[in-house]
Amino acid sequence: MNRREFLHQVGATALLPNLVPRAFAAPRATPAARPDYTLRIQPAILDIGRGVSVHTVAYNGQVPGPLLRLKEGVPVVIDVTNATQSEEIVHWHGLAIGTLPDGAAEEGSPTIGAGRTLRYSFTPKPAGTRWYHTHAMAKDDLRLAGYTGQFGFLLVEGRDPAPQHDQEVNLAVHHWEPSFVPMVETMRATSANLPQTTGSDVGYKYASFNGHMLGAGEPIRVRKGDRVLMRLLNASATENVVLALPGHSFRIIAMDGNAVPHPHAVEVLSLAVAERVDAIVEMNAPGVWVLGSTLQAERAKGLGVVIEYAGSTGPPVWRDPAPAEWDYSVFAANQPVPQPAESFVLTFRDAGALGGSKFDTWTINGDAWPKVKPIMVEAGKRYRLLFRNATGDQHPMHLHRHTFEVTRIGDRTMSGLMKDVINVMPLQTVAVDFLADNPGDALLHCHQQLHMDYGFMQMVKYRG
Ligand SMILES: [Cu+2]
Repeated sequence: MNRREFLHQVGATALLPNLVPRAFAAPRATPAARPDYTLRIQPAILDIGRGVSVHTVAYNGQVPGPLLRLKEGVPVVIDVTNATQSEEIVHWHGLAIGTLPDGAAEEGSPTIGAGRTLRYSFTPKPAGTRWYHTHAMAKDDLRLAGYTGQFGFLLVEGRDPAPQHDQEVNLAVHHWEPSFVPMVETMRATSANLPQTTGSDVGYKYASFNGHMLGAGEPIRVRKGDRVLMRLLNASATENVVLALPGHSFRIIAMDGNAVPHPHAVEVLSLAVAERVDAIVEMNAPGVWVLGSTLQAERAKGLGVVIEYAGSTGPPVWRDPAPAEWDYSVFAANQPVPQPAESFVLTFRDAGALGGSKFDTWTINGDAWPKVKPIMVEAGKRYRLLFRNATGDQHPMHLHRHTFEVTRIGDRTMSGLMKDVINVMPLQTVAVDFLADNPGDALLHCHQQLHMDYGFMQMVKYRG
């Protein structure tokens, strides 16, 4: 553990002055350093529009949580109080920090007991669009973990200035009011050639950007000629989304917060769970538009936001975009990449609903967490992970505390695309390379809450 990166329970310290004779009591009961930010994990009733209120848990009662603007390399102190009845933990997603502040119990990060406060201290890096969210488990209790409103943007400012823009808009996708649905209702059942499964899935009643269903809340107001920097985050527990803004394109400049080798404009963008995209949208088609899911059923649930040009009125317009395949490789380079010291083949399978469980268990090389054998690495070496998806589901794979380079998708090699989540499509093989440059346990898992809760995790461990 880095000495500058430490944390401790603040709750007990704060009580101490009451136990000390008055004459010796410190004038203030607060810890030595003031936190830069305080977050309170608390129950919240959110008015998401159309007369719907959802009961959830959110940071400081708001969705998304407070925007955290940090500076690369400048230490930060964040006090998090858990005002719920369940154990919680906060993960600072996409940061290369120590295992203790990282916020994954599997790595040994402390959890925050009900009613307790935990101080997180770390030095944020690398620069880019990161986020923070609960790393608790839900299992079959859909009132917990990723199903709640516990997520927020965390922007790490570096030396490079943001690209020139007139306004910035941060939009986080989330789905609400989860319930169990049989898998037969899901898309995979329509593909007879995909491996079939037996367990339940999760479906939702509502969806939103920034806690507002389509048509609720304020529209995004723009002027003709504006360059809008959009940061899009998929903070859904389980749903990958596909988005479009009719009449406009998204010039994608960064993925998961990291500049892409080839910025490229797309009309349709795919955002798997936990992925981020930074895009420049040139506002050159005056009108009132829907930025939303390409699926009508999802927009009906609320997954959209109105974009309104100054001087334009009328109901927001949606137009279906031309069908487009999502292709990560158009944003990547294709240079030779260094040979890894070692490659690890990880085969993902769906073991079905085991032992009377509602949900399927997911295995990596035949084992489910915590039985999955760790991946052993040595500091300073480069490694390759080959994700072989032998299931009919998509899996957004996330590696903690490291950034990886996507080096192959299917038959296509590529380079320079630096990410911390990669969506592996059904029956696809994806290779990612990473430099083992941050000793300590690093959790590798599918970010789909149902999958990670039911076996889909593995540890990367450093030797020595
Ligand atoms: Cu998965």
